[in-house]
Amino acid sequence: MQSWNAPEVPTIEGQGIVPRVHDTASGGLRELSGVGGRVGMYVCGITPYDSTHLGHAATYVAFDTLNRAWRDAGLDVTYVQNVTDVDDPLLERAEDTGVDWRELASSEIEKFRGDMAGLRVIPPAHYVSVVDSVDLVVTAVSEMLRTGSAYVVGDDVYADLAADALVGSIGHLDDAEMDTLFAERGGDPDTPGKRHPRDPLLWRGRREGEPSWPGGDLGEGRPGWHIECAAIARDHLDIPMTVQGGGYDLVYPHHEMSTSHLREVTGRQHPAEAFVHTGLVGYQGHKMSKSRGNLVFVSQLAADGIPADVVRLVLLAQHYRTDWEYSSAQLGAAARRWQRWQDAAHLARDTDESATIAALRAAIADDLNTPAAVAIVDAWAARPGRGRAVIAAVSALLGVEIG
Ligand code: 5CA
Ligand code: ZN
Repeated sequence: MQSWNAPEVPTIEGQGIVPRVHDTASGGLRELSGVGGRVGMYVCGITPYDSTHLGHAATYVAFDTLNRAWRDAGLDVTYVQNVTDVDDPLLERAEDTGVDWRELASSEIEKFRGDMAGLRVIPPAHYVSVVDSVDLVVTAVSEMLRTGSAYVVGDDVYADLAADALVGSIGHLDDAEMDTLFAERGGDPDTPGKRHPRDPLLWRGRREGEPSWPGGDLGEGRPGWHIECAAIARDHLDIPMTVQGGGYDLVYPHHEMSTSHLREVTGRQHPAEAFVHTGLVGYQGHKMSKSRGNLVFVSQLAADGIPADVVRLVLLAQHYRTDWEYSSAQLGAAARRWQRWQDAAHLARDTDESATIAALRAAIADDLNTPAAVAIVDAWAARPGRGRAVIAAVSALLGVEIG
């Protein structure tokens, strides 16, 4: 599927630094340099039933920061993102609003592209629709049935998690926590015939009034959620991939399950080198979420005349792993900061700034510490005799234009 227009990313003087990033599974920092100069990143994409909100933007800007740091370090990045363009919440919203589910998905995907391009997020090399990937899912589920890591319940197919001793090794949750989150986040613990309440759906047999596709021996149906990301990642990335990413709300069950499925279909015990998760953005006291409706839309901020640079500076002022609460006062603070940086850029000279650029790179390489990076640029902007080279570094590493 078409992604979106790429921003211009200038090259910077000197040598970039390979970042060290927090891995949810091990709980420690990992230096992520891939294999032979190549890194692969899979970031879970949107379910397109509503517009991009600041929580989504924070997550995609965080992974954009990693992408930019890798490129600056000279690594060859393959970035893959899916779009969950068929799933229960999308079908329910379409039903409730009387819009065809395909139209709802395609109009929201189109808006998302505009929002991401507007925010200068570097697009994925492969932006992959689940509807376009049903064959990949059918192949993966059929393999799992053949090898005994999946089983049939009526018209549906479920994963047999008992086949995988490593399930749970990403989130390290106890049974009660997994039970709660499984039920809250799309799982169906009470379906009769399952071997374990937390076994996830792989293939949902055709139901009256729901979209379905030919599934070969599986019969007509549609993909389950977690298997889509496993099948798409396997098709578009070398496994082990370097990073599997998304918001913290995806640790369980989504990444735990999709990683288990990837283990089954690749034979690799560790299909990702690191699992990187962003903190959740809240608003009005709760996680910003489509289901709750407490949303600040990226497109609305743009319509209100807020420049992308200001939105990015709101997001970059937070550390990506910290949960935080958005308030409109942050927009004012970011706008003032952007103005200070622009004023400083206009008066900049050709003096040496290699130390500032090295410090900026080091901050980002230290688990994407963008608040520290922003403080370094603040200090540069406040210093007389500042050098011009920082302007390109701010553009390349932070995606903020001040020149
Ligand atoms: N389509 C699935 C992933 S396969 C999905 O979770 N879609 S989503 O539209 O609900 O979320 C898209 C991405 O935004 C996910 O990585 C999710 O973790 C992240 N996200 C959602 N809400 C927030 C939030 N409030 N703060 C930060 N990130 C968020
Ligand atoms: Zn996903």
